Amino acid sequence: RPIGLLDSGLGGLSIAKKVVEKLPNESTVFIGDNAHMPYGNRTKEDIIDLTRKSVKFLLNNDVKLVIFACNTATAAAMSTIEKEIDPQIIGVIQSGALDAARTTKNKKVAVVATSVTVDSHAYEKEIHFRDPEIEVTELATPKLAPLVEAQEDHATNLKVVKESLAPLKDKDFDTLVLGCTHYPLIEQEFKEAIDDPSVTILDPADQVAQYTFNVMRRDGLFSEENHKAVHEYYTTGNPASFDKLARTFMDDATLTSK
Ligand code: DGN
Repeated sequence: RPIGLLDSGLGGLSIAKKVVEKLPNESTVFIGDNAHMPYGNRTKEDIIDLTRKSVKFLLNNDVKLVIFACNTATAAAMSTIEKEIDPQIIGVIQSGALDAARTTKNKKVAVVATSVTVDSHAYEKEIHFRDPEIEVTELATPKLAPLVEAQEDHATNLKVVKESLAPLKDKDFDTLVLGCTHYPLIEQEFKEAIDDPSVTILDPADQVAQYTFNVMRRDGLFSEENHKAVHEYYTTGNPASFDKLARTFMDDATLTSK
C-alpha cells in the first residue's frame, strides 16, 4: 500500500521528494489541488472541505498513511480530519517547529507562511511547546505560493521574495522557517534575499521524512523488501504545467503523472 500526500498545488512536491529519498522502497500517491490553489486566504471551513476531498481520493487509492504536505491544511484541517479517518495523518508544522527549536542558537525564529497558517499561530504554539523562551516572529507572505505556481524566472522570483521579506529586516533571527511547502521550490531566491550566512533557512521536509520513517517503523508499515516503488502524481488542475515542474523536481525515473 502506498503513502498518500496532499497539497493545494505543487508545493507538496518538496515534501514528496524528501519522503521518497528517505523511504526509497515505498510507493506514493500525490494529489495537488491546483484547481483551488491558493488555500492561503480561504476560510477554515473551505479548507476543511477541500482537504477532505483530497483525503477521500487518497483513501480510494488505499493509502496506509496520509501526509498533509501543506502547512495551511495542517493548520486549518488536520485536527478535524484526523478524527474522521483510520490511517494516521502526518502534518508538516510539528516537524518544522521541532527542527526550528533545535536549530536556533539566539532563540529568535522567524516563520514565513500563508495568512491562514500565520493567523492560526500554529508554529508559535508548537515552538513554544518545545521552548517557551524562543521569540517567534510569524510573517504572512501571500504572494509567494502563487508566484511558485506561476513558474516565473529567477529575477522576478527574487524581487517578490525580497519585497515579501522586507518586514523582517530589523528582526535579529538566526533561523527562518519556510512554513509553506511551496517555498523550498524557490529556496535559492530566499538565500539571496536574506544574504546572511549566519541565518539558517529551514525546510521542514527533512524532519517530516524522518518523522514519517519513525511512524512507519513504530507501526510496522514498511513494504516488503522486494517491493517495487511506484509514484503517481495527480492534479485537479492543468496536468501539463504540473507535469513540467514535477518532472524537473523529482527525477523522471520515478514519475507517472496522470
Ligand atoms: N503549500 C501550502 C502550504 O504549505 O501552506 C499552501 C499554498 C497555498 O495554497 N497558498
